[in-house]
Amino acid sequence: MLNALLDAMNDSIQKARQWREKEAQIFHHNDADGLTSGAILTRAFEREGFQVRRFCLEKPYPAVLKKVFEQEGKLLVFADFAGRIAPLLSDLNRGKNLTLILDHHVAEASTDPMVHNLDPDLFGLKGDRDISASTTCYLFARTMNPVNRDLASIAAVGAVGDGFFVDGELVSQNREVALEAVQQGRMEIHKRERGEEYFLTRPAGPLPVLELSDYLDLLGGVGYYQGGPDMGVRVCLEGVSPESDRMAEDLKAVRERIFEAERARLRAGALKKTPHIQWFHVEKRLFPMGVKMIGAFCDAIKDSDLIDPQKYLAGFQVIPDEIPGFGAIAFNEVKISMRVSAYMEGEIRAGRAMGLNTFLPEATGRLGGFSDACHTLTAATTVAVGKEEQLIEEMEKILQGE
Ligand SMILES: [Mn+2]
Repeated sequence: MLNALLDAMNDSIQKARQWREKEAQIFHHNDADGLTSGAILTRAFEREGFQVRRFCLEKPYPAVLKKVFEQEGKLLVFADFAGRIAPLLSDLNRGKNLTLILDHHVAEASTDPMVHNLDPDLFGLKGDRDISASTTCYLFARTMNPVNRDLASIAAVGAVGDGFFVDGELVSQNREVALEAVQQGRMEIHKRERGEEYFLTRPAGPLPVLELSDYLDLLGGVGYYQGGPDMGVRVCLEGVSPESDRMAEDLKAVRERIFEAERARLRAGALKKTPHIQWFHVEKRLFPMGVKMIGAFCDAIKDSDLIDPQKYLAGFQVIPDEIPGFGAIAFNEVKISMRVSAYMEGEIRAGRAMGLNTFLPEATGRLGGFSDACHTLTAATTVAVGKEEQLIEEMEKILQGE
């Protein structure tokens, strides 16, 4: 399993070394796992003599991928996403570019020999338990050159950020990189009553890894349109600085100001209600924060007195028609994020109410939208601008058993 993955990585690395262009374009996610992945790959490819161009994406939007694959003869690397859409990347690529996928989500095999899907899911490892994208990227970097062993602690930060623990402990490959970092004197593991706590070793004293991964999530998510991801990658490689601290403080203030303004709107009656759902639309008012923030806002209010605990909660946000590093891209789409109150969570767990993953993707599909991450208690999809009310109606039809 692991050996087959390492063999496949080795093969990809040989191809990359022989590639005619000494430039690597790295596309990575904007959460802690994605930022650490981007940092590890950047350092590894630079050490290998490549010029690196890094792009941070909140999602591998088809419109963005189309632009990326208009190129030819490039070395393209995708980290912490794209494992599942390897067939789509294959269709877009058609042998034109050497494309590597270093993801850990549920994956599908590539259909283009020039698209190398190195997602451990295809090699029998579990991305939601054994191995994060950062650890996958670390294994790749270490296979490329043992000198990259010094990146182990960065990989561990990503693994902790994704939050896949068994009894409070990292396991399998994620645990191994943490232990490697401990051996190098870069990390400490403290046993707790239940599980473990992870710290980065610093002259200033140990830094809790959970704290650092939250910090990276803030830079990448809230700061997505304001250079946050670049700062996040720098923090991974060079540590926190007064400059990154200042940016983090500013971003927290931005988030608080924008969230408070939206709470005021809801208090003033902006929340609409149907028999099973309560919903609101923030239009473009969360900008310059990233699109993940609509879900974060729903989380922030789902158990507050603004909300009817007996109805599902839905928030809409217009997806900005721009991606940092790509300029203007016309999406014309809205994102819907859904959450539930503690009361509804109990109802869903007891089987008395439908989970979000049963009706939101179904309703979205009826409107030609795109379903991405749908779980029982959290879910998000996208539909064309203007279809918001219709989407609510379709969900109501399903919930009312029509
Ligand atoms: Mn991840």
